[in-house]
Amino acid sequence: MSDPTIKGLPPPPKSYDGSSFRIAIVHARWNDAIIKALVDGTISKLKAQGVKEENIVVKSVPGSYELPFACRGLIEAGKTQSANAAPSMIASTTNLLSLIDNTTSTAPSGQTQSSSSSSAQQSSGASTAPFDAVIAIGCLIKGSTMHFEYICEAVTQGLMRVQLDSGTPVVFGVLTALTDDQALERAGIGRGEKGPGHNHGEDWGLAAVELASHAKDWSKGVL
Ligand code: RBF
Repeated sequence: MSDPTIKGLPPPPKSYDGSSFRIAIVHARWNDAIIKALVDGTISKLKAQGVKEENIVVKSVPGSYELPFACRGLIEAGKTQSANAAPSMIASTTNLLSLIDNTTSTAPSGQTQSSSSSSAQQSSGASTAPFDAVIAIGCLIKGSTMHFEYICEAVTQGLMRVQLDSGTPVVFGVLTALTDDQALERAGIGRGEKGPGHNHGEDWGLAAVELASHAKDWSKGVL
């Protein structure tokens, strides 16, 4: 019998409802096959927790070194998009009020008007609210120079800084592998005797919804 391991993530203490969340994924394109599997695993778990497909925004950058900058940019873009949508919310509220006014006074009975779509929604049904969480996905594989060490350090520190400075959770979806096989196994597509391994993207999808849920509660003073 193989040794039972004590490592890894146990199931969450409760399940979280992602149906109201808007989540951004930004991934590097280096080590493409691994990235693709990780992004697929992440999206599948986001959807399994109720996040709507139209509220998952996926962007890419060349390499992992670009991830912190991209996460910060997306968080800011989400806030700007939401602020730009606010005037249309005021306009649609005014329209609704005039509709009530018309119905109670001058409108003939049975006559209806179509109401504007909600401010936080695009006509496609996609949310324009600020992102509730961002997932940064990359795969760094050690080469023969010191590049790996420098990029790992910079990306790790950068992503932490972005989430603490912005107040938006940033999930650390960056594999830092010493070999190709280590990376493949952590993307669930291992090719060796150990089998396919586990797709860590799934854990990142779970973490994003859990952290988004905590952040929303805590912002309202709910523990
Ligand atoms: N980016 C990755 O996401 N994973 C890598 O394994 C990786 N290895 C690199 C190795 C070297 C020697 C160089 C020059 C770049 C590498 N990059 C890698 C790209 C890096 O994250 C970034 O995109 C570029 O340095 C441009 O800023």
